[in-house]
Amino acid sequence: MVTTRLRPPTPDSFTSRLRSPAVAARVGLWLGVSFGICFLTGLVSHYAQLPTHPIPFPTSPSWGYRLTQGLHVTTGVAAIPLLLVKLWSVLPRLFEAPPLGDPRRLLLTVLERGSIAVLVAASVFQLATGVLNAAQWYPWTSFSFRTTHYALAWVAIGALLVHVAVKLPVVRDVLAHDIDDTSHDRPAATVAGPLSRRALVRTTFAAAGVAVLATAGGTVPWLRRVSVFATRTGEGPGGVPINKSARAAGVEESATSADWRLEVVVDGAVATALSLDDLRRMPQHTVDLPIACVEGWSAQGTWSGVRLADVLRGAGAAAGSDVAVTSLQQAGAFRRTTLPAGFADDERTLLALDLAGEPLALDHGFPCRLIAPNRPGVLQTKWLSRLEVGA
Ligand SMILES: Nc1nc2c(c(=O)[nH]1)N[C@H]1C(S)=C(S)[C@@H](COP(=O)(O)O)O[C@H]1N2
Ligand SMILES: [Mo]
Repeated sequence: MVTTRLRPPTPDSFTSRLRSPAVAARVGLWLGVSFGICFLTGLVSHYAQLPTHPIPFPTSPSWGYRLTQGLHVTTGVAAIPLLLVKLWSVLPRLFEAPPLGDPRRLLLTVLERGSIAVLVAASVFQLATGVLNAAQWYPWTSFSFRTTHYALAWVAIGALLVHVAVKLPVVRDVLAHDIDDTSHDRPAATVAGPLSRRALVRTTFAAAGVAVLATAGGTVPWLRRVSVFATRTGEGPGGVPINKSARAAGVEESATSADWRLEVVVDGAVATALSLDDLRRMPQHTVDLPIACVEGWSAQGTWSGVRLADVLRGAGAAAGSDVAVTSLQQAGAFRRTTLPAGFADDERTLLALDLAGEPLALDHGFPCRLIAPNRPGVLQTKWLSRLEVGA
């Protein structure tokens, strides 16, 4: 009688020559580069969003954050096809039997595989949550995206460094040889694939390129037409997309009320309360500054309004202090932000009243919003109601 048993695969079940260290190292190299850039630009973004900065975050160049956050999202997107092909190419190793007879090798194997398990889990989590964030889908309520994404970035990069250190000898040797060299192949990898290794690697890089083009239009204007995945494009009043609408923020009434005033609180007491007409009577300035969203899209706007520094000096607040900026919005994480002194004193930092020569649209923050150079979009507070300086 013939019985068939379901057995887990062994490394020998995988016979394709495409699943090789030669492919894994080439794709892995660019995956490592993407992760490195993504990690560093992520640190910049995290630092930029801290309420206080031990080392002041620079206000120039005004497009700095636009560039670093564009790179962050772009390299993260490029990493997705690279990671998938990388995992596919090394899959047989998952089914290798542990060297049970040799305690020393067993320990090393457990450590090495443990670090890879951590690396894969953290990478998948980072890319998945990053994509969901860029798509503005926040299914989680129980944890903060930024805190978790930041913490796991260190886990991922740490595990990556261990992985690279362990694999460096093989990687160097494999990269020094032709891609079709078989000296590092598994013995069972004897079957030529449906395409050559070179073609697989090129297709993978092309897929990463397409993924980048499909999202980068959120940042690069001339790419917009090919960017089918870009979550935000050029639409929106004044050429700037709208992130949260006035309706969603629940400020339709308060923002359009004739009673609206911008309160300036200095050392705990209301120093002045300015109406929109008061603000319009002050000297007006115009700046070209981007809104650069953490989600990866960005757009340049021509903003006009009063200098924040003028308003603060007018209210008797000294230069060199951080400013707490509060929105009319009653709930939500972005209703209140801290503007570091360097930004508050920069002459490009405006309380914008106009965008592209027109009064601010309600959804862009009418009657008055903050716009500062080199600042994450999430901190460019809309529908301002109060500025506070000092105690
Ligand atoms: N009060 C308030 N201000 C806010 C937000 C918000 O939700 N509430 N969103 C921020 C985010 S995440 C971005 S990217 C910018 C977008 O500005 P826009 O909608 O005018 O493009 O506004 C910022 N200011
Ligand atoms: Mo944003």
